[in-house]
Amino acid sequence: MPFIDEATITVRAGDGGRGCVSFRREKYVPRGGPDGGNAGNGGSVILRVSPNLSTLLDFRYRKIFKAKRGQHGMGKNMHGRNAPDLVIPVPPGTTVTDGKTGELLADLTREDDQFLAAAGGRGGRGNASFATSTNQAPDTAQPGIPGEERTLVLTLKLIAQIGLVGLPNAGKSTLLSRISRARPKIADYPFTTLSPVLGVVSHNDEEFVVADLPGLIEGAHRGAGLGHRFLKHAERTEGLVHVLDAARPADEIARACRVVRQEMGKFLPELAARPTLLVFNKMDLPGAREAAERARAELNFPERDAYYISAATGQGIRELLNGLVALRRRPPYEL
Ligand SMILES: Nc1nc2c(ncn2[C@@H]2O[C@H](COP(=O)(O)OP(=O)(O)OP(=O)(O)O)[C@@H](O)[C@H]2O)c(=O)[nH]1
Ligand SMILES: [Mg+2]
Repeated sequence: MPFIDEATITVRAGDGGRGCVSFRREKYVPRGGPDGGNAGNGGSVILRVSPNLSTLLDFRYRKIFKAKRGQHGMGKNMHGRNAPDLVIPVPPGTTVTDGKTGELLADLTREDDQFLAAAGGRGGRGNASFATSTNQAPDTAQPGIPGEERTLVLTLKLIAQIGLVGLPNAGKSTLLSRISRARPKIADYPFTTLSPVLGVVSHNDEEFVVADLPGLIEGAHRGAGLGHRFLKHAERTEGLVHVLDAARPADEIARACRVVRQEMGKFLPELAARPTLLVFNKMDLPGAREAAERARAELNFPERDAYYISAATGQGIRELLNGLVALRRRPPYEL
């Protein structure tokens, strides 16, 4: 299923119905009093969070959303019905900006958060409501007010407490499948993961969401800049896990770490302040331990935030989970 995290839509609320001009007609009363009823209000368009959604994919197929018009007023003082609101479900983490001005209108994160995207027009009053002592037979009624219309840009920033970052092939997806029930694709080539995957992790009575983000560095086969567009999904995290492939030589591991941090800094500088654990993966392979420790020393990264694991065998995972729970309580780094 493709992952879509941006969409432009047009929302159009329903117009108010027309008020009615009508006069009572009874036997023997040729022209009775006014009895034109009021009209119903047009339906509004509302965006509401639905926890079951995780992408904006639906908006690729449907971009225009119109609520219905209110019912016109009728004779015999019958009021028109209000049109129902049109509720559009969006995934948690959807921000709404005005398509024209770029103004941020809403950030919908929690279940049932909602945003009035376009207000329905009020229905017009019927002529019965205009009757006064001096004008007992008014022949005017109000037209309905038109419903609002606007263009909105929806942007999804996934909600995860922990983000997995690193070069392609480091083992991020293997790690996520080890600590959660998520089953991202795993393969022995770079850029296996093409869009973010979320997994729920439970540990020591705590539950949190971990996002497996696609490998950061561009491969020649992908358009420039594409890999970084997923970085925004790390924006709401409390902490990062930087996964390194410890099956590589020490100097390569250290370089990989610097490159990834640099890339993150370029595209989302505030990520530099996110508390981070360095995770040396593939400890089951020969030579990994020495390479990892040398790389850690070369990077001058604090030992207490370095973890040595094998996502493949499960070695070191329990300690890492303890580390993640603690990481979530830390304040951001001072920059
Ligand atoms: N020996 C060993 N191999 C591992 C370990 N973790 C992952 N691998 C292998 O490394 C390769 C890449 O793993 P992935 O989990 O797909 O890596 P990724 O970081 O998600 O890669 P991208 O999605 O391309 O960014 C796969 O062949 C995995 O089987 C490990 O702990 N030990
Ligand atoms: Mg992957």
